[in-house]
Amino acid sequence: MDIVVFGAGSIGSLFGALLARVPDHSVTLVGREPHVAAVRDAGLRVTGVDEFVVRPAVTTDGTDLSADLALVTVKAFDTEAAAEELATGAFRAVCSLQNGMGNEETLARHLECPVLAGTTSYGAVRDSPGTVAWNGRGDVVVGPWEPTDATGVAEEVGEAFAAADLSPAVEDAAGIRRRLWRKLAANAAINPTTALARVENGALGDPPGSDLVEPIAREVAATARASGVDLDADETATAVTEVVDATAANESSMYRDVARGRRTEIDVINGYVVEQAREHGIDVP
Ligand code: KPL
Repeated sequence: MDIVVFGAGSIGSLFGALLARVPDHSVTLVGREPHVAAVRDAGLRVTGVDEFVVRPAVTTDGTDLSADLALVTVKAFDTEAAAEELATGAFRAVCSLQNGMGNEETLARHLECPVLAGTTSYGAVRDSPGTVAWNGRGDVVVGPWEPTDATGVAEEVGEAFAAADLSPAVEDAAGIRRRLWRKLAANAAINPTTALARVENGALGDPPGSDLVEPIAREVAATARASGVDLDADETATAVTEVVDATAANESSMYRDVARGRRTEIDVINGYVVEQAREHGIDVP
């Protein structure tokens, strides 16, 4: 499959590298300097869970590209700009693999191809140009954003991921919305707490961090249910604890953003929960 990975941050670089390892896939990574120049010169090096170097095509210019799939991995506040660039190209499908809520609506507003939603709890950190640390295996789920279209495309994308040993689950539209809320619970519980305490995800496995994780997960599940998405509180709390364990060695994306003085995704993660909770009269302290 021809795949454009739009956004060569931590998850984009890791998924780009894992997909580029498959001889049948042709991967183009869209990123920023100096990462792009480093990958062009010496390849993309993965360290951690597995160690290897791949040589995907790489560019800073996301316009006029064409591929079977555009995998969008930019920060949520860059989705609008990414969608505008992607709209100048041609794709059979576009799939968001981002944190937070609202990305799929933004992509659907700009692109005519089917939009897929995706979530992952893989742990990765792109620290130095040309290198990404793979800090934990997690899960990968994809599914069509709208109930009517793209189930076949979602299955093809699932197969492309499976060839890269990513063991994806393919859901229908209702299933993927439930998964997005479950991922939102993980991000709402893990990202700001690790960012505020400046700790790796694994620190939330014990008190006092673990005392926060479960109540936050339950608040998000209650908000999801009030918003019409059937999310069980116990299952959500367990799923979030599993993400903490699976990504124990990882620094969350928000911790890294705060440590580097960069903008965070708080608005589309905890901000979204607070907004929805307020709308439905749910208490989310
Ligand atoms: O999505 C993540 C993030 O850091 O944004 C998790 C899964 C929590 C991994 O760190």
